[in-house]
Amino acid sequence: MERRGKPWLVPTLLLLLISLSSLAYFQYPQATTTSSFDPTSHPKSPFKAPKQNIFSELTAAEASSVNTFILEKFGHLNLTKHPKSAKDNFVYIVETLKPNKTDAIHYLHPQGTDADADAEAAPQPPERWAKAAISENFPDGPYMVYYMVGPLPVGEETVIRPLEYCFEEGRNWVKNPGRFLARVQDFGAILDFALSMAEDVADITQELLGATVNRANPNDPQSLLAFPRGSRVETGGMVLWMQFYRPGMGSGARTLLPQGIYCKVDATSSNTSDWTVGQFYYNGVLYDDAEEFRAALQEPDFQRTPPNLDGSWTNTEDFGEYADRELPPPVSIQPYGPRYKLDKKEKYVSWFGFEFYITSAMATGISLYDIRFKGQRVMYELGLQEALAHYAGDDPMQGGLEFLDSFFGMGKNAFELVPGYDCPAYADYLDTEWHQSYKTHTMPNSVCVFEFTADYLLSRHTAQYSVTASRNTFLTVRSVSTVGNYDYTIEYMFYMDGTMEVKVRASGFIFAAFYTANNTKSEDEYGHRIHDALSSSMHDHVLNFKADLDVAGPTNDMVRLALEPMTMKYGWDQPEQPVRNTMHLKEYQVSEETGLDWPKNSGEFYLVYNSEDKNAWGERKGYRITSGTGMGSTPHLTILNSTTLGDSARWAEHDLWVLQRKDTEPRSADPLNYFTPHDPLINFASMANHESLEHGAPDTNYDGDLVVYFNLGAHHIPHSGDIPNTLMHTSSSSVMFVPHNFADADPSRQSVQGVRLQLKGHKSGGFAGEWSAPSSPSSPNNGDLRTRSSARDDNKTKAWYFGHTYRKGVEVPLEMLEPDLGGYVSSEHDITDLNFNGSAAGMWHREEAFGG
Ligand SMILES: *[C@@H]1O[C@H](CO)[C@@H](O)[C@H](O)[C@H]1NC(C)=O
Ligand SMILES: *[C@@H]1O[C@H](CO)[C@@H](O)[C@H](O)[C@H]1NC(C)=O
Ligand SMILES: *[C@@H]1O[C@H](CO)[C@@H](O)[C@H](O)[C@H]1NC(C)=O
Ligand SMILES: *[C@@H]1O[C@H](CO)[C@@H](O)[C@H](O)[C@H]1NC(C)=O
Ligand SMILES: *[C@@H]1O[C@H](CO)[C@@H](O)[C@H](O)[C@H]1NC(C)=O
Ligand SMILES: *[C@@H]1O[C@H](CO)[C@@H](O)[C@H](O)[C@H]1NC(C)=O
Ligand SMILES: *[C@@H]1O[C@H](CO)[C@@H](O)[C@H](O)[C@H]1NC(C)=O
Ligand SMILES: [Cu+2]
Repeated sequence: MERRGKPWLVPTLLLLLISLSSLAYFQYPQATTTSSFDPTSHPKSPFKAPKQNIFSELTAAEASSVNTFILEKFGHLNLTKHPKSAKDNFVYIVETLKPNKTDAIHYLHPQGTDADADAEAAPQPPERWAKAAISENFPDGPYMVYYMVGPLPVGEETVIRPLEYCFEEGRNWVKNPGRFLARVQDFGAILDFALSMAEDVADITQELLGATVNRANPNDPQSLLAFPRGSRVETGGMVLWMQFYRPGMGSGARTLLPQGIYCKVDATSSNTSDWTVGQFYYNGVLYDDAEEFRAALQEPDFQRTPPNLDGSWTNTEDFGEYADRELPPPVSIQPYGPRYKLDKKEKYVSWFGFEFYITSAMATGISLYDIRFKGQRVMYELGLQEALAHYAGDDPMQGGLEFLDSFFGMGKNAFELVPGYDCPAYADYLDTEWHQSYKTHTMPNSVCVFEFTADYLLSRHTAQYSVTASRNTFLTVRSVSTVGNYDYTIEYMFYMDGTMEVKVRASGFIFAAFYTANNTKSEDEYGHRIHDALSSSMHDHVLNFKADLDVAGPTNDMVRLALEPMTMKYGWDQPEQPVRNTMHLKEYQVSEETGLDWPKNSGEFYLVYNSEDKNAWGERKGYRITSGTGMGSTPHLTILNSTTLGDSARWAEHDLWVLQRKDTEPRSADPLNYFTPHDPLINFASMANHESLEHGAPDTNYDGDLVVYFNLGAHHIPHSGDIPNTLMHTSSSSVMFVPHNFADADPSRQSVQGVRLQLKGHKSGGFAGEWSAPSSPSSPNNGDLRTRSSARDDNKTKAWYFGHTYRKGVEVPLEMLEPDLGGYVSSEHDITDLNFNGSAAGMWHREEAFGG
């Protein structure tokens, strides 16, 4: 485990805890109970996943052996462990190359996959392979090149070869990422350039902003810094627009502190000595150069905007004493321990019929695999593909700003969760790992798993003499990725009826725009004024997920089941109603790969049916895909044919996509798409290219295994309430997968816990709801409610519980209410900063170039 930060700052206690890092970090004492039934006293046999997690990220040992293997085999590349500049070749990352589904399925589902397979032989796990990205310098600059290394463990059989099969036309490299500076040979020189530029206009920044850059300490809170946005590459050229920022050291509020002076840099040359500073932009006016800007400043009618200064308004918290927060809020507790089973080693979870494997990746964070419900297959894969934030604005920074966060790493930036806050105190935590530049990084406690009982019921009913209430307890797998200014809480939820939900909530600092005092500018078209000189800067968040549905098996069909109004003549209506205005259902087959938007008025159900398997009623087993709870329908990108994005994120253009599933198209995006948006490694548009979804259609050998891609996110128009941080309830969105005729009746009835209150009353038949208790729990009375005899005694109300309940009070240790945060393992978070170091070039080269 690689330790970040400054170990000498870590208290001894923390160090002790770290040395126990293979243990669970937060093992809270169970509540003590005086009840004779003490579930916690039952010895728990360690829970084991039925199979090994074939999707797991490489272990540190595997990563290291792959790195060593590459160093040996690729001697001709002169790979270095400590590159000094982009001229040096080095291994950038190694990670698991996920097995092909075709191979994995034989291992996971040996029955009913391949008739020819030897039924007797125990299925072997598929070969384990690694994916490596190597930075290789060519005469025209550095390339990032993908390879596959395997099978693992490294041995006689192991080979390294170009990773081509999962990219269109087998192209496994990204070339010359001009707009992101990576071809500049000396990265320290970029920082130097920005400092020199800023020093050259120090008189102007002092005059307008009351500050200058500080070369000795670029992070001096009183100073300025300049952050570039790469602009579209002309043929062979590159332009940067830099804006000044105040550093915002306290809470990291840098993106709330744009300063409104922008300068254009011609960064075409790979030698920063040849870069030139061109136009300046301030208050809606473009100046040809610093001289013209300086001269204008002397004019009496020069219009200024007061600077955007840091202050307590950017603090993420208010420690003041306020009467209303004297009492802590209610919290949830779990006195008898969890009901899910968790194999922490294999990252396998089993809970009320749901079973799945968890894995993580540096680029995309956590994914779930082989999700089953009550023994039936539901989804092969569910996970994030990419997270887009696309801005708009009338200034040179926001006007072209866009982030594809998988490049910065949704897994790499999934930091330790705060127990009792990010997740309930009783949650279980998992660590994740990623491997970059020959090092393994552990993200402690970065995934949490817990059960939670909603404050609302899953079902209820009041009858004349009874009332029934069933609790809604669900399982959550959660992580938070903090990419620079923004925090994305991503969770996968499982409900007792077989429903799955994927939810995203955004928080953190918005990336705001400078608000000028020039009221003839059109900045109000792009946001609201939210501070002295700050505009909220509208943007779209679109996060793309893959859901490889295997509803009761891989052979599925997607249909749109529409509710349509109609005018109908019914025989029984005559002669009173010659025609009747009513509605009916109409099914439309989705017969080719396509993008869909959520229907107006929820007027269609998007259903994925098993092609053959039917329930007891002869209906096809299915799941419905629906835009779930949150701030309304999930959005897609507002911008049409984004100039900045090019072909790098075509999946953002619709809400939902249905495609043929192919081993050769494992994902909708590649993190390196960020480098060459107009010529990306994965162009989703050429995956969603209208191929037939009809089984066995003559032009294709399509086997009926479809895959769905869907988007979460928000049209984010931040307002004053986003200062200091965006609130999660205004930024949440979700998509749900809800069983639709999947079972013969509601499967949650065997899982839910609740109560039936039998009230005193007279038998009156019909809906009276009279009932006699089952004679024993093992022979529940399943007879017809209306014909049951009454065996009530004279007591007024009787409570019959289904499932166990709490019978005695419990003593709750403080840790279950308020965890001891001294157990927080991390000493420092390696947050992507907004500077050259945090730019794409810095991401590629920082540690290497600076030896960090
Ligand atoms: C590797 O180093 C050798 C010797 O310094 C040199 O001749 C060769 O060109 C280098 N190869 C690459 C790919 O840099
Ligand atoms: C996946 O299948 C492709 C062929 O479609 C093959 O080239 C590739 O090696 C397989 N990948 C793995 C990890 O086995
Ligand atoms: C960049 O250009 C300057 C001046 O033209 C020159 O002195 C320097 O050696 C060049 N640097 C590189 C890395 O080529
Ligand atoms: C205000 O901005 C407009 C452009 O939107 C510009 O033409 C005008 O000169 C600016 N006015 C002043 C006083 O800076
Ligand atoms: C998208 O924009 C590009 C560049 O402006 C243009 O070449 C292309 O035709 C546009 N595509 C669509 C579908 O509008
Ligand atoms: C009915 O009520 C009486 C008096 O409150 C109580 O003693 C008795 O245990 C109750 N019977 C049942 C079956 O709950
Ligand atoms: C960039 O990173 C390097 C190495 O980690 C560090 O020395 C330098 O100060 C950083 N620059 C800024 C502006 O943070
Ligand atoms: Cu936002």
